[in-house]
Amino acid sequence: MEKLTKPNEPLVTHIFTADPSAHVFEGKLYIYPSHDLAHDCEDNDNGDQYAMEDYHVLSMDNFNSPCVDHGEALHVKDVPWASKQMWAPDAAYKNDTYYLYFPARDKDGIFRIGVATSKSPAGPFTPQPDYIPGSFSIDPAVLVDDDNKAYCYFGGLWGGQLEKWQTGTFKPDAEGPDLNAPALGPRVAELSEDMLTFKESPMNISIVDEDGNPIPAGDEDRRFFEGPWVHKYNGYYYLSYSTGTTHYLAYAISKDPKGPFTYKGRILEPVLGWTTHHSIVEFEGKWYLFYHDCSLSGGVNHKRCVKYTELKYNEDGTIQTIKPYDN
Ligand code: FUB
Repeated sequence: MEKLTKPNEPLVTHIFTADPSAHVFEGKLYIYPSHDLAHDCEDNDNGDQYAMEDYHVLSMDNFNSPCVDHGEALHVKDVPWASKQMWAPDAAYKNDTYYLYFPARDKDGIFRIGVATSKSPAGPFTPQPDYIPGSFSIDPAVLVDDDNKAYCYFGGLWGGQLEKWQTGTFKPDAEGPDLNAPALGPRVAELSEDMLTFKESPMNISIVDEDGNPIPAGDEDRRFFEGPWVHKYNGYYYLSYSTGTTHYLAYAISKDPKGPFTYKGRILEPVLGWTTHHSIVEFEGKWYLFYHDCSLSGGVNHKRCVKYTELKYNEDGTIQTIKPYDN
């Protein structure tokens, strides 16, 4: 008999998976993770250990069904502009087409964001010949809003190279802002009607405290590091993200998809492993957090596994903080 999925347990165990972007397509749950490789290289701050080469799409009919691996959906060798490191992807549906957004290093070693298309949410996906013009850094997350406008959120520090784009061009030696200066936020750009290009230059998203002051770069418990995700709840946009060095998933809310966003708190306490990365999705009237940890490999940072758990709101719209190992 096929193994059913359970909350806070690996969705699949035959491959290592991470960075799950979950969506409801065609009435089912589709999960777009990174596919971690089982190599034994050392870790470094540049993230070279995250050497992924392809994507597999996972799906579940519901939470009482097995998780299906639909096999390879896209490989780096089939992406003309990319050289390596297929990091955290996301998917979107519009124009009767499924779009897979993914970061990878180009032939010069600079992270860019590409898009590939399919008529099926499970792929396989056909990549565009070049990356999205004007794209950079990592971790794309696409929100198709209720008015059908689509926004691409992206960005990540350190190996994700966001610091290097502060002037608008790539400066290989650029460092982050001073610790008291506003932290770098994720970037956002509205997508064109065909979902293949940015309609505008990406803008920096400001994350502020309850008094409207920008979260400073030195506030590592609250500042953005990587892995942006935006969902809507009760008319508010919720921007959630990883704080990287302090290993939290945090969130901030706004009435505008481009912010500024007001910091509200933590969604997930640290998991086993350095990275933490997630998505939030509503399915059959309940909300779920998809996340990863390194439990499947006993704590190896680049051998991760995707999990899910229920996410609950308080009456005032704040999110209850999840302790991943308290069940
Ligand atoms: O999986 C590679 C990178 O690790 C992702 O792009 C980051 O968000 C972090 O999870």
